[in-house]
Amino acid sequence: MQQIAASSELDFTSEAYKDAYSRINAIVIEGEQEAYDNYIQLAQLLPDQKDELIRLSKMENRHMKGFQACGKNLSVTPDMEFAHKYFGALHGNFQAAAATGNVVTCLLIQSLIIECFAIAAYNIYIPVADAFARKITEGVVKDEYMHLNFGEVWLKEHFEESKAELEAANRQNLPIVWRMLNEVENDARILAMEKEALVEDFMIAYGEALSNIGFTTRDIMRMSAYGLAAV
Ligand code: PL3
Ligand code: FE2
Ligand code: FE2
Repeated sequence: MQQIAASSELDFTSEAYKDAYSRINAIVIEGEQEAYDNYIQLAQLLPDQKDELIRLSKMENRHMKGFQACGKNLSVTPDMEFAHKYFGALHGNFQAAAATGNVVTCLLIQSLIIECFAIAAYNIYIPVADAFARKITEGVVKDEYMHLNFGEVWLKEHFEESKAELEAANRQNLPIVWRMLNEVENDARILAMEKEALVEDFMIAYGEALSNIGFTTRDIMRMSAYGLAAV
């Protein structure tokens, strides 16, 4: 309700909106680009899932192009240098895990954490987006559920042997997501996206994913608390 009220007051051509959009749009473009790279690396780590992972990577490339078009449509130049730094910590952890063959950690970072972050952000953005970006984002978010599902299915099938690594990877990476959310809080508000709604949607999607994989409610509460301690 709050968001519908806010969206009718949004001026997509104002300098304030375009300034905030130059960072948020860049984050999304960079996130899609890194997701593309990450699924290609995952295809090398999981050769029997190669075709499916390459298919997912191609979707990420389309998403990136869609969001580039959203920026162009509003005459905004995305601040890619800012966005590259924004993903630095998650990127570094993914690369370190890939280098040591820790595929469980790679899947947690990309298919659970980043996809849930994207799902939360895109769902919150859709009702307050301009008409062009809304259409694009609606198409993208459907794909992100499939990417999350890929991670859930694989991790569920390998749950017992992955459990300890998932817990460690959660503990290492969930606090990074909260820092990332805090970093965009002010820009997101200018786009009429509230941080509280983002946090809530993220926790619902992430908690559901952990449950589908096989964690108990008690595990999920404990794992979620690691992130919150860092807010
Ligand atoms: C993986 O498929 C996509 C990874 C993208 C991560 C997106 C994070 C978004 C955070 C900021 C919220 C703004 C959403 C607005 C969309 C233009
Ligand atoms: Fe995507
Ligand atoms: Fe994705």
